Amino acid sequence: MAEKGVKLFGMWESPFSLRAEWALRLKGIEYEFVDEDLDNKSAELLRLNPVTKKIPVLAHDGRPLAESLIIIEYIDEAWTHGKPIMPKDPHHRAQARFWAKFAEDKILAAIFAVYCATGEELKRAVEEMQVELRTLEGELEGKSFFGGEEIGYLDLAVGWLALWVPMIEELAGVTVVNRESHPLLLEWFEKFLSEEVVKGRLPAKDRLYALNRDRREQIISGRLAYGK
Ligand SMILES: N[C@@H](CCC(=O)N[C@@H](CS)C(=O)NCC(=O)O)C(=O)O
Repeated sequence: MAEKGVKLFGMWESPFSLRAEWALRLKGIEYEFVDEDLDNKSAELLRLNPVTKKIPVLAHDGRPLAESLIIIEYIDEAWTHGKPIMPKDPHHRAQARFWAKFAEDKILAAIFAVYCATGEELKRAVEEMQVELRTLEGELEGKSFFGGEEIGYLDLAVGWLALWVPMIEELAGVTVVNRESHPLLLEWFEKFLSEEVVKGRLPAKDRLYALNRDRREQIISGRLAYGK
């Protein structure tokens, strides 16, 4: 018989895994978290996600689902109590998906370019990242959160930026956002990180920075392939 309850196969520092956890917490859903070692994935993860073999995977009463943005939408639809995550209006909902896709395609790539670059290449990558972040920031105009006055789907989708942008700035020794260049985004970083559901599930800063410092050095020195 299928296992009852909610189980999330993730990884303590993965932005994709964190966004699924934040969504579960926003709905007040009890869940078991399985912290996967991605170099030695559990048989259960491989059984539940044989297609991409990636985390996160949400198993709800034994039924698995992969892809973090799809998981967030599922959580909102499967548990209708509590705060809504997706916008009610169909146009706002479609727009939120559009911006989440923009962030997955453009911002993720721009951030990894900064993560992996040095010298002149780093300078160019920083400029590119600033432009992409400014485009996203436009969506905050006149609002406290991307979702309006309350945290919603797009906030969860791009919430990892509030952790990763300052971390990458420190690791690469660069400034990407400041009060002049991206005032709304910086304000949103603070607001997002101080939300109860988010605050209660953040990776330990020292551990996060140490892991990424090491990973970045390995990528730059060619000991680790980009994106692994
Ligand atoms: N688009 C996927 C990305 C998930 C992803 O890249 N997960 C990484 C960890 S951050 C993973 O499982 N990597 C292991 C692998 O590729 O084998 C999502 O949003 O869920």
